[in-house]
Amino acid sequence: MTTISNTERGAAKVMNRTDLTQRLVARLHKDEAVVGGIGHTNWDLWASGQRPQNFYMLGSMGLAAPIALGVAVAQPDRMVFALEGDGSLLMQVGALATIATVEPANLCVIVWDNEAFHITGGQKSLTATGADIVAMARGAGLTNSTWAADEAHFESLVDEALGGTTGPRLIAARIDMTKPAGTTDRDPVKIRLNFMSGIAPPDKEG
Ligand SMILES: Cc1ncc(C[n+]2csc(CCOP(=O)(O)OP(=O)(O)O)c2C)c(N)n1
Repeated sequence: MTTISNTERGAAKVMNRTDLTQRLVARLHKDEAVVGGIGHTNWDLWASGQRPQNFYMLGSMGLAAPIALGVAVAQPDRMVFALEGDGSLLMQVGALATIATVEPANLCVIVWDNEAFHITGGQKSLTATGADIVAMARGAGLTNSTWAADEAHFESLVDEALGGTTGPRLIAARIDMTKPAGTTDRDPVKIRLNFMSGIAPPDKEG
């Protein structure tokens, strides 16, 4: 597996999740699946334009990466992105080692690190006191893990991921505490049905 160059966490620019989510969505070709983690992460995914290939996780922290792993294994020809907040990722951190073991080439985990549980009041998360998500991911076996240095670097990392050949990979971005651009409609049945139809194999469509 290729190891991509890394930016130290301290040197990474603090960016904005709404902006980065829009940059990601703008670069998608069409059929990529995107699984948005609980809260602000999927609110910004929703606000960036709803796609049937988007899944919006409601209620549980840390499930975006495990759900995305399942989709990536089931559909190896589809690129799959998981978007997760730092607090949520750390709630289910063992998923990183599972992903490294299963090694799906078509999976990219993107982590938004604001050093807080923003949506529940801004309590400090463990990244505020030194946990480095990229170092942890690398330690779990995800050698293709890096901090995004700035917006242009983030876009180039997404483009590399869209190549789909050297995954799994993890991109971590430091973000500020700006509120998201919208709110996801809280309708889990609709979200599930839309996603199922959005990623249905061609012979099961219609
Ligand atoms: C298992 C679990 N524990 C606690 C909560 C309550 N909760 C919901 S979102 C959240 C914080 C999420 O933090 P993070 O993933 O860093 O995202 P941010 O709000 O900072 O964007 C918490 C504590 C929950 N929904 N599920």
